[in-house]
Amino acid sequence: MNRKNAKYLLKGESAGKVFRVNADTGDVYAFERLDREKVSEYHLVALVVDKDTDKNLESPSSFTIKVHDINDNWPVFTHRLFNSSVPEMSAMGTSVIRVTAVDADDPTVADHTSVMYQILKGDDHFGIDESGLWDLPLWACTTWVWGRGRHTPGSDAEGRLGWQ
Ligand SMILES: [Ca+2]
Ligand SMILES: [Ca+2]
Repeated sequence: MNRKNAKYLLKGESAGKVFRVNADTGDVYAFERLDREKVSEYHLVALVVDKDTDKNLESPSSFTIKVHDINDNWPVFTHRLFNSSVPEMSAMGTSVIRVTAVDADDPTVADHTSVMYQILKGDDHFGIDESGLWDLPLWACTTWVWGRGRHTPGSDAEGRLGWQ
């Protein structure tokens, strides 16, 4: 193949927009900020054609670009307000509510989506375990979560618990 006369081209939905190729060297560049939470992989086809005739000099080659996750999302509660009630005289350790927070990062990467729960107010009457299960009765608590990987604060949620 006469490399001097070769020109590299890129085909695919993201070609020319998200990714561009240097026609002379074949190097592929990203021209947009990539967000794994929006598009996690791109499928492209690379072509080498003759500059003059545009004929393929090699058979097209398909390749996939996977976007590597970074831990850039905080966990957020699935609800702003969680409501629950519990009978009076309930025994200590009675489960009253499970709060849930989710994290948009890649769950297959260690610690990027792990969530811990903590009660900010009301922890003299309530306890919470790491899975978000609240036990012991009282009635107003504020809880928050954070991503274990980054130790950055997540969102706040309020849990209202009332006597039945
Ligand atoms: Ca995260
Ligand atoms: Ca991410």
